[in-house]
Amino acid sequence: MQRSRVAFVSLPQPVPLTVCPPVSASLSVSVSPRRPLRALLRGTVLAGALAMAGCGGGGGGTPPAVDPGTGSGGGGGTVEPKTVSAGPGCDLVYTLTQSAVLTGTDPLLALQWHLRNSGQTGGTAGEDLRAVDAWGSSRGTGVRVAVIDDAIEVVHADLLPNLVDGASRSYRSGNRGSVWPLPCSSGTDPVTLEAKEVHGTAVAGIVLGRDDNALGGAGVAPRASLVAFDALISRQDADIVDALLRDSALNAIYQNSWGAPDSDGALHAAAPAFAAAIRTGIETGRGGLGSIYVFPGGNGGCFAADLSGNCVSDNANFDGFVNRLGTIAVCAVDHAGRRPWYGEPGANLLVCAPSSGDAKNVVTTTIRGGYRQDFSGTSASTPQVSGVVALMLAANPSLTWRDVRLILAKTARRNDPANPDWEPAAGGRVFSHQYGFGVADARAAVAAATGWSSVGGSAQLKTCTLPERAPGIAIPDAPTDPAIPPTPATDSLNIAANECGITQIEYVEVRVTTTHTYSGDLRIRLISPQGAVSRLAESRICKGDGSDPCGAFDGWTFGSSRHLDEPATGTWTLQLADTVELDTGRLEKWSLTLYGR
Ligand SMILES: [Ca+2]
Ligand SMILES: [Ca+2]
Ligand SMILES: [Ca+2]
Repeated sequence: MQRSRVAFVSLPQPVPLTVCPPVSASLSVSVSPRRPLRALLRGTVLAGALAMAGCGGGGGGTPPAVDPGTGSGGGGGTVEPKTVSAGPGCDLVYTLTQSAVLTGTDPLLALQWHLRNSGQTGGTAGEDLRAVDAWGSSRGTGVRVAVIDDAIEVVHADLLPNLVDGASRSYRSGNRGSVWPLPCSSGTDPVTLEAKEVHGTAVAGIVLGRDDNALGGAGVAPRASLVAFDALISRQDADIVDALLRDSALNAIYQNSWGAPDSDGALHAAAPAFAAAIRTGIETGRGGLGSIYVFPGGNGGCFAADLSGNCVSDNANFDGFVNRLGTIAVCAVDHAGRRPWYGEPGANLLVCAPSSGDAKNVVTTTIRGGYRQDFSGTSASTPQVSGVVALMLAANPSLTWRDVRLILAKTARRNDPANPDWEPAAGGRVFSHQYGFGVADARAAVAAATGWSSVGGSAQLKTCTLPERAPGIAIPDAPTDPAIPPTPATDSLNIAANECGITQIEYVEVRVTTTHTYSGDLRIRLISPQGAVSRLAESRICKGDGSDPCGAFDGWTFGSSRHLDEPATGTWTLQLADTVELDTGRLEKWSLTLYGR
């Protein structure tokens, strides 16, 4: 079996902190007629959890004891306590017992600045997702979100109320086929926590942690329905593909906070089966409306430093999971609305969401019934966009995958307005290679979704692939004098009026083949007939062995959201500049595919 090269895209945190919910706050009232189960951990690991959480006195994020007899509500009879785990040999074991879902203010909600930023972390008020502002119109009810991750503590008291019974699946050896894709190992060493399967629980809480249950915080879409797949556990492409298409008639959104490695600046292609799965999902998912695939832009914004001490950055377009049609690529901004140090630029980015930076992180759920305030990176921003999409689909279930992209782009909020990277885009919008169309705005997106006139799904999508060009031209090497700009090699193609039939572009793919002794020397641009520039690649130094550790642009596909709503007609120019002296090469061939209406 082929092994996928995937990496989680939260950032390592040397000293995770755990936030303890005040136990007393959750003792108030009420009964859930729908969800009679409550998770309790048991066994020797519980002591460890309490120690790590620093929550003495029996707190530790564990829900307060509730008399099972008062919690049955409309559900009727008593449910026998049941023990579940992630399979044989796991030291984490969970006991499900009957109890109420409480009501009351979530004690950690005030700390969740990404939902509503009042300046509580020293950031800028209003630099948030506008999520709380959207809840008056939508909370995601009825929309199924499939979280694909390492393991997901679906029995967490802040997740269980939203869990779809029996719809999750484990891919773990020894647990395969189980509906409990739970964390297996207790992992009390904070340095290696990411290796201990804590990632997926944090992600799930950001999407749809339960609101108004007097526990912890809330997700962006706090009444959406949770389905969990631990497909990354096996690291098999076949499992990831299976998860991306599983129950696609019912699961609307596939939330992924993982991607290609960010640590070397190199090109990392995804398996062909991945691209095929995405294509199938957008064509056939949700009865033809199309599955929604949300992925992170990556955290490689400063994977190394050059000799001057400046960051060397990866590019979101070097990640084979987000460089083509069908995935929503999500960037991050900090609590002041600025690009954090880890943010990767990319023409393929669509929108950002708030996440870590400036030493402030995201508060969400963690394993053993706890909470953490240190979740970070595009792992934490991506599930927020999945949550926004859930809010949109609850407001208008007829939206196609294309509608969802368009609404996200058109309603995004321009952050960091003084940043010089903003450029005019079609339709009066602006685009930034750091921020896409800006920060997702939940309130505006829900409002736009309501009554939205659909552009259609995959069946109505126009595709225009122009004949491949093979110029075979040399790319002039960089001048010795760094003050003299390099002379780029350029090649153009012309699209005649009505040749494509696309008046409004939705996405662009460019396939480029160069021969070069060090492809990291190359800066690549695509210039549209409107003069809009997609910055496809910046020159860089890559880590790794071999003569060209960056990897050759050998039929490499770049994606671009930047030309949204531009017409196809006119002259498109590919421009390659060699910005570093010595290594040289040629532009052999390239092709252009436009998608739109
Ligand atoms: Ca809650
Ligand atoms: Ca990356
Ligand atoms: Ca060179």
